[in-house]
Amino acid sequence: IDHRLSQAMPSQPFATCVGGNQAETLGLYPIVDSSEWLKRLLPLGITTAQLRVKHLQGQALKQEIQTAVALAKHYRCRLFINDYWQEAIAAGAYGVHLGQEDIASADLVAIAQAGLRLGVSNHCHWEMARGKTLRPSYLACGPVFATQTKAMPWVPHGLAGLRYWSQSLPGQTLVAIGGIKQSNLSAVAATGVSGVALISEITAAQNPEQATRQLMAMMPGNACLQ
Ligand code: 3NM
Repeated sequence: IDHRLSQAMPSQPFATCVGGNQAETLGLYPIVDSSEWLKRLLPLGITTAQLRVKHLQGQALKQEIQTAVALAKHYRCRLFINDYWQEAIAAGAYGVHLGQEDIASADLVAIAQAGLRLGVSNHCHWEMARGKTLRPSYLACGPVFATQTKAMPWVPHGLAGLRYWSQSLPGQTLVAIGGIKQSNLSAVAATGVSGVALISEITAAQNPEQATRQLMAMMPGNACLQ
């Protein structure tokens, strides 16, 4: 582990993900880029979501994060804010999601002290080993399948790779991500992961609400409210 990182690590593990129907079952985990999307999806009973904003900065970004956090509290959804950990702390978000490239510049101690959960992206053995030392609330494993949504140098792990992570990291809360669709969701969920994160299968669907309901019905532990 990077020396600078080990100095900057909280002494306690990050808090576990609780709430919703069952502790640690994150369920269907949509990742969206606006609070408008959360307004559409959270009333359906989504218990975990991520706000991944790429198009705002300054006051508009802060406002968007505050709006999203308020919506998530209203609907009792665990909302992770991608990357913007300072704004997430200020808004009282449930958690922060960091990519490997964001870890070194984030103040993990401040995030933990503020009581926020931490999710970390991982793509290979090295990242998984480093991610695990941070004792985050969950470890994301991706990409499971090829995805057009984010350009990445990684070869997809496939179901066999995901099963491998799931079996080699018992007791860890894992989130699958990358290329997950209605057609492969059941097989992904059957690998034992706690959450299944997806973007385009919902946001590019002709009817996103209907697609979300169908996806939720395929995930054990996810009760659709409408
Ligand atoms: N992170 P879709 S894959 C944002 O592997 C992101 O870390 C990934 O989008 C990772 O569900 C990914 O449309 C994109 O494939 C997921």
